[in-house]
Amino acid sequence: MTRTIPMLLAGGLLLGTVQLPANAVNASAAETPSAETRGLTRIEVSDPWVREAPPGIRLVAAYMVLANPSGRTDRLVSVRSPLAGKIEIHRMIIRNGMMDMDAIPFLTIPAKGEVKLQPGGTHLMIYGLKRELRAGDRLPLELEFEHAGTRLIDAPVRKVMGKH
Ligand SMILES: [Cu+2]
Repeated sequence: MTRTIPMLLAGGLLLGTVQLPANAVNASAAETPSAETRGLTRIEVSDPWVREAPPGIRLVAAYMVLANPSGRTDRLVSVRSPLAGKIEIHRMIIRNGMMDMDAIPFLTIPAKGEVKLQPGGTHLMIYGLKRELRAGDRLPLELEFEHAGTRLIDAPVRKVMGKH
């Protein structure tokens, strides 16, 4: 799996022609009960999406639901994209009475639990987009978990009205 990632990222993904088999990865993991006995976890990624940025802005937030059906806590430790300079995990905090964002080094996904990354809460902050993303585009993301390993997803860009 790890061997194929650089090839995928260097190849069709940049052109947006490869659909990542996110569901296929889930399905094969589900059919391999020995994964859990080896002490590995399985993280299910659902509803990933990226908020469309205003024209000229190369900074976007991404959201998704990370579910951990296994009996062992896991952590999202890093996120990369061939289309981004840097990706941080951000949580919302109150600083001097104002809502602000704070980068955290990892995100814990509890055993038998799930974490929702959503507007107004924890999110992925994507810096230095190499091209503008419009609604309908897709952003490939490589999620690295401490135990579950690396997952490739393909997050659609959505336009969201209001809130600002
Ligand atoms: Cu942020």
